[in-house]
Amino acid sequence: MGVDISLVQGDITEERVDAVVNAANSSLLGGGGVDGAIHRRGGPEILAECRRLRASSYGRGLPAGRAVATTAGRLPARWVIHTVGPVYSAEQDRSDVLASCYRGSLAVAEELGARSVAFPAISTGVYRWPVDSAARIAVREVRAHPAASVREVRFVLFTPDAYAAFQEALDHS
Ligand code: AR6
Repeated sequence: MGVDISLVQGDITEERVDAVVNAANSSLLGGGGVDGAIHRRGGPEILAECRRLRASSYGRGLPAGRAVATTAGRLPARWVIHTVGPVYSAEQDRSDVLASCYRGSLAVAEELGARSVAFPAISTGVYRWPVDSAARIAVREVRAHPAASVREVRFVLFTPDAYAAFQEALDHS
C-alpha cells in the first residue's frame, strides 16, 4: 500500500498536518515565496532553529536536494521540513535533484514519525521549474514511497495553474 495523495489549492501555512515542507534556499535563513510565508506565519522560533542548524551542521548551507527538520513554531503543524530545490536549467537536467527533495523530505518525515505531510510545488516559483514537469516528478516520487509512518501526502498548490498541473500528473502519469 502506498500513501494516500490529495490536492489542495491554498496556502500551505494553514494546513493541519504533522509536517509542512518548505521550499527553502541553502542559507536556511528565509526568503520569499512559500519560505517567506512559513517564517512569517510560524514566527521567530523557526528561524532560531535554522540558525542553530546552520551553525552546528550546515556552515556552507544545506545543499540542493537535501532536507532537514525544525519546529513549526506557531503553524498548525508539528514540524517544518526545509528542503532546497534546484534552480531550473534548460541546459542541464536537474530532475534527480528535484526528485531527491521529495524523497529526502519523506525520509525525514519517517524519522520524525509524521503521519501526514504537506508539500508545496518545490522549485516552481523563484526557481522557475516548469510546473507540469515538476508535478510529474513530485507525484512519481510520492507514489514510489513505501508507506510506513507517513500515510497521507497533501500537495498544497498556491495557484490554479499549479493545481491543474498536479491534477493532470495524478490522473495521467
Ligand atoms: N503556500 C503554498 N504554496 C505557495 C505559497 C504558500 N503560502 N507561496 C508561494 N507558493 P517559491 P522555489 C508556491 O518561489 O521556486 C524563496 O525565496 C508558488 O506559487 O516559494 O522553490 C526561497 O527562499 C510556487 O508554485 O519556491 C528560495 O530562495 C511554489 O510555492 C526560493 O524562493 C514554489 O515557489 C525557492 O524557490
